[in-house]
Amino acid sequence: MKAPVRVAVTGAAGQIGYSLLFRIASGEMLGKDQPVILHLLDLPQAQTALKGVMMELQDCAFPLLADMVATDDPNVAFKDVKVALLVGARPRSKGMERKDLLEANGAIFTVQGKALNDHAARDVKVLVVGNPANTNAWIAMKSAPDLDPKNFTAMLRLDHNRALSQIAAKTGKPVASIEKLAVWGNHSPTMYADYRFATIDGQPVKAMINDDVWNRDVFLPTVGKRGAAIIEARGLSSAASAANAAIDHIRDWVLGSNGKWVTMGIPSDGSYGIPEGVMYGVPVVCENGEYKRVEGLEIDAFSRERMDLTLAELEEERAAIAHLFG
Ligand code: NAX
Repeated sequence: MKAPVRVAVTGAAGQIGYSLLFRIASGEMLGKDQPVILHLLDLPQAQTALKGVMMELQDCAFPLLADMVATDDPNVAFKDVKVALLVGARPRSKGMERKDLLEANGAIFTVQGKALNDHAARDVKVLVVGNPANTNAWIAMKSAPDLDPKNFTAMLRLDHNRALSQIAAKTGKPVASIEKLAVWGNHSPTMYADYRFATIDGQPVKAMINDDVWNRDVFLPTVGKRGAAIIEARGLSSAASAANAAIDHIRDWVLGSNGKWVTMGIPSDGSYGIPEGVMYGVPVVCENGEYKRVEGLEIDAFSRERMDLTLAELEEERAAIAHLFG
């Protein structure tokens, strides 16, 4: 039996946590042969609810669940963890300005970034789910100067999976047959889902769909506003699909994507005209525990415009929290 891996989940008593923890404990994220120790972080007022979730986890008698730690202290939560899923965040309350939301989350993610810096395994893989995910991930990364920046990522996988499903529905082909989809930018309605390079059974998706109006007026708004549509229908925000995307993201990063393109929000490096200094969604391939940006894709005028628009939003978000870093 392998030695257990410590996995931190923040916001563990929340609704995404409730869809996520059982799947991690059953081996769907790190493999059916990998025991885990769950480190569960939530606010003091959520500790009783968290106890209830832990009782349910116990009652599943998962063979791979070696132990659990519950805490409201990030320094305890991140001790020796090799994977950290930062799900808990401050939601926007009534009348709250965007600036205040960024500010409130800035406070959370500087503390958590520092705690990761001080206590996590040196090769910890961090995924930020809590919104605004890209900017929160950037704040955590900046607050952890002793860790490799490439180990901080933001979740764009839900957007990626949403786009895959829309393309499958449009073409009538199985979702698993779609390759080489990319999603660029921020996890927000400005993200740019791009199927120009996508193929199904080796055939170009763009030629199959052959409808730029559908792309611009149906596909992009449907994917971009999917979160709002789910809130409208369900009365609650996406939870099971978000948890599923987080599992997909970490599983592929740790175990490899088998040559498939997947989307991750990663630190920008100047490629594709996106200057350093933001967490930007890009297509990657994962192998041997590392992600590699897909290089050399051609960016046409429409894509340039979309990619710059979502970049501008990220730069605005960063400007709103720049004072946190002097
Ligand atoms: P819930 O409100 O159900 O749960 C959030 C949990 O986080 C609560 O238990 C709360 O007590 C806890 N929490 C708040 N501040 C904390 C802190 N400083 N430390 C530890 N725990 C803290 O929200 P849920 O539906 O689970 O969503 C969580 C986050 O995911 C939200 O920010 C949401 O906007 C974001 N999402 C991100 C998605 C993505 O694709 N990146 C998609 C789904 C989701 O909207």
